[in-house]
Amino acid sequence: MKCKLIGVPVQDGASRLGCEMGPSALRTAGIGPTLRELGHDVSDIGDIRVEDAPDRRHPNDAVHDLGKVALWVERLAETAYAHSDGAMPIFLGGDHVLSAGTVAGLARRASEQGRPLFVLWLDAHTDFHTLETTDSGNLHGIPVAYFTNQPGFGTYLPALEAQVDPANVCMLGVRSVDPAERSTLADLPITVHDMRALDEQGVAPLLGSFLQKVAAANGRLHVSFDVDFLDPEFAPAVGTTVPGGATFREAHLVMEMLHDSGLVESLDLVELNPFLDERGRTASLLVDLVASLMGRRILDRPTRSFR
Ligand code: 5AB
Ligand code: MN
Ligand code: MN
Ligand code: MN
Repeated sequence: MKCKLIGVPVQDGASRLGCEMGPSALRTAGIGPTLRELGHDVSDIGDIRVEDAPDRRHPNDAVHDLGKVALWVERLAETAYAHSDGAMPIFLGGDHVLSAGTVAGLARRASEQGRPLFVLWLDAHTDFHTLETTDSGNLHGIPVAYFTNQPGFGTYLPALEAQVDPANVCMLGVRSVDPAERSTLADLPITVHDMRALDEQGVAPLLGSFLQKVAAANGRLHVSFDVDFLDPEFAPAVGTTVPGGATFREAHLVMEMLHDSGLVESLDLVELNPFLDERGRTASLLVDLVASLMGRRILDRPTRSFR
């Protein structure tokens, strides 16, 4: 497969500094050579940059770096659109505000192809705040509300050319939801599989039924991987740790099933904060997970699935 690595050193959406080193940590951990060893045609287009933006105030005074974030979203939507025709873009973040832009651009690409865009959101959080509801003001907490076109972003962030249907979003690994997010989500058809659902049912049937839905609709599938989906015990390099996350094997199983489905056309790797890592172990784990997504397997023949 043709893969394009796109570095996105954004950290304006987070409260702590460090995510801007994410792209270089992922490269240092060997993401390029690992994908090439698996037989993919990999090009690295380098890092996207945006110029400094004047501060933009919002009535919710907690909101910070809105002017800069608006530039990132615009630039990333263009970039994702441009690199999603006949290649698989892999966005190396950067904090999760990145996905407001990438998913907007991918939705535009999908709608031009006459196909629905589906999003698999692997995260401890639902990232479903609007500019009005966020208490922290950290805009890495808003992308899903933005790309599903919830009201209130209009004049502050770029207008969407195409939105994602909330019914096409599936979240896995959720264990931290703020009250405002809870109440908006209650009225929407977004699928939220929290950690309890994972504990009770296991990842395979939950992910399996989503993948069937994507396949039946001839959808494009985008995967947005927030490092805090993983349990902090073995993925410490993240600013917003929440205990009780996905295990090493659950995460690999998700990736292996995604590979077998053949449906994934784009990927975000976000929220890696190398300043908080221990001897590169989180960055290396992410590269191994990407390898599973892109075809590395335990045996040289397909694993017999129970389905
Ligand atoms: B992440 C929180 N809901 O709004 C907020 O890491 C956390 O991209 C947001 O999922 C976490 O600040 C954003 C408390
Ligand atoms: Mn997130
Ligand atoms: Mn998160
Ligand atoms: Mn975070």
